[in-house]
This record gives sequence, structure tokens and C-alpha cells, in this order.
Amino acid sequence: MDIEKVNSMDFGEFVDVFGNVIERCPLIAAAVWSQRPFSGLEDLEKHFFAIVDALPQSGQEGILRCHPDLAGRELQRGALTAESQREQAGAGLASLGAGERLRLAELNAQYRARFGFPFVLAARLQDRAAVPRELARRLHCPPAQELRTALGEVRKICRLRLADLFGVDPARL
Ligand code: 2AL
Repeated sequence: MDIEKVNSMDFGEFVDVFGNVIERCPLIAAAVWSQRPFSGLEDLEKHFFAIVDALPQSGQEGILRCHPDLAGRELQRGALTAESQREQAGAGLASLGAGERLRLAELNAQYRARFGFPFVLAARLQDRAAVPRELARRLHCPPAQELRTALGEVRKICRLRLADLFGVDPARL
């Protein structure tokens, strides 16, 4: 895929292709389409980020709530999006033992109870040992800081998914 191809996409095709670069938030892609043409992949990414940044806090928390738990019930049931499935399996979360799964479920529940949204982490940049460690650390952060951190992870996930779609190394973005 290249940027000329992206700029030539009609609305339906664009949302089909980019509708999940922000997990289960095709509305963001729908808003980005209106802002074409894009000068390149970096410019396209900037538009996704700008729309997320411009949302009120309730909208940003809504985006976080669209993310499935790491190693949660949807992974067990095979109900994740294809992108999530690949990311979580790649981080080794599909092959946790029962004890590790239980520990993560407890931490995820504590995190959700404290902040009101699920713990979000770009799983592809972590390994299975780092996930509970990061979760336990972030659990104690102040809420405003945690919202910023979580949105930063949404950006990382978005960047990696865009890089995949373009077949480029994310370090080049
Ligand atoms: C996820 C997910 O599904 N993929 C990823 O990188 N992070 N979910 C999450 N709660 O962080």
C-alpha cells in the first residue's frame, strides 16, 4: 500500500482498511477520511492522533474502553480482532499458565476499578513477564497521568498497525 492508493480510496474502503488502527473505533477512521489527501504515512498518522487528542476526556476514555483486556476472556474465547489476537499471541499472552492468567485477571480488575477503563499497553513492544510488572506499576499512578500514559499506548498500537498496513518498519515512521 502507498499513499496514492490511500488518497484514492472511497469512504467505505478507507474505513474497511483503517477502521481498526484504533482498536474497535472505526469512527476515528471515518473522521480522518474527510481530511484527505495525505502527504504520506506520517501525515496520515498525525491525523489519527490529532482526532484522538481533540476528543473530550469522555471520548478518550471511550477509546480505552474499546480495548480488550490483555490475556482476558476474549482471548480465551477467540473473540479478539485479528490485530489484537496477533499482538497478544506475539507477546506470549495466549500461552500463559493458569496462575499467570489469574494474576493478570486480578490486576486487570483492580486497574479497571481504580481508573474506570481497562489497562492498555502496546503488547508487541513487551514480553509476557513485562505485562504484569507494568500493570502493577501503573496501578499506583495518579489518574490524570495514567490517562495520558494509556493514550500514549493507544498511539503506539496505532503506529504499529499503520506500519503493518504499509509494510514498513515502524522505526521509519
Ligand atoms: C491490547 C491489544 O489487544 N493489543 C495491544 O497491543 N494491547 N489490549 C490492551 N488492553 O492493551
